Amino acid sequence: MAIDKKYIDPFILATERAAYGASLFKGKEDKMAADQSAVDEMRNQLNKINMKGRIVIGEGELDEAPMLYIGEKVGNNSEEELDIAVDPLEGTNFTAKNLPNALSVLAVAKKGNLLHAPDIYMEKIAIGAGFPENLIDLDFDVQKNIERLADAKKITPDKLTACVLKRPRHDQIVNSLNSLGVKISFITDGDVSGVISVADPNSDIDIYFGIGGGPEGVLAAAALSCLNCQMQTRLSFQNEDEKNRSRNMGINDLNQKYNIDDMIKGDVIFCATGVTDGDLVKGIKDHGDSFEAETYVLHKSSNTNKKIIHKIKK
Ligand code: VTB
Repeated sequence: MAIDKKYIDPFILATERAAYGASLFKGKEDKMAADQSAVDEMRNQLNKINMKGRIVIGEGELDEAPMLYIGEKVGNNSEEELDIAVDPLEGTNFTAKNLPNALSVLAVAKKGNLLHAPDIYMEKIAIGAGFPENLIDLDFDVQKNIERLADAKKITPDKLTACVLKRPRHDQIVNSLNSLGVKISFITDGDVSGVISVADPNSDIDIYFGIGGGPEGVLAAAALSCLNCQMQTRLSFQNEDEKNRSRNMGINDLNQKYNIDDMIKGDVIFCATGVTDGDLVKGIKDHGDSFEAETYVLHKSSNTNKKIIHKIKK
């Protein structure tokens, strides 16, 4: 069952407003205030939408976050039952330091159709569209994944570019890529747009590797599911408490590998609005009594795939 197209615009407004809220704190070295402002703006807009909405990925598990926490009901309690994954400010560091690539992101599916990923680490691997199914796999080593991708593209590994989040936990991946001669495009944060870059015809990224946030993994999977790309993930537990929390959230097989269809079932809407200028979209421009926002919008069932700029009254 498709999500009615009438829902696209109000959800775009939710990331536009959140991005505007965060943009007020650009370069102010206050991550918390930027995040809170994005959350307040997004929540306000979500509650105006005609839906029985439920946050399934949000700012915190259960009651630990004041707003947009997992399980929070949003919308005006009419019409469709929708599940929503939100990251009102993806890139709090970027915003605080006024660096590129801060986004406000959400994904929407029918009730029950999004993986309820706990806020723990997740292994991720992703490639673009048009490849044989199951070309990449988290159980293959870096070399095997790279060689299979290079073969499918009929090029040598040294012509490939991989995107990797710069963290010591990725040293082994980086060493393997170096020894294969693969070019690396490092990001310092923001793996939602990092993963999505495999689908961007204007970027030279061929593959994404590494461990980042679980919620961010599901959001990126929502975008890639509209773009026929491939992605595989697996939760990466640091301790027993994380395992228990995951079981409590309904995850029975802790070692499960998730392909896109295991994370995102059926129809989905994805919106990402720029806070600061970035690879995917431009940031908020303040015009005094209005602001301009650019949003990347995807809707699977209507094949919507566009970047739109809106001028919005404050
Ligand atoms: C990850 C990544 C995010 O923060 O959650 C990262 O998925 C935090 O990683 O996109 P560390 O714990 O290693 O700092 C982001 O980069 C930004 O929220």
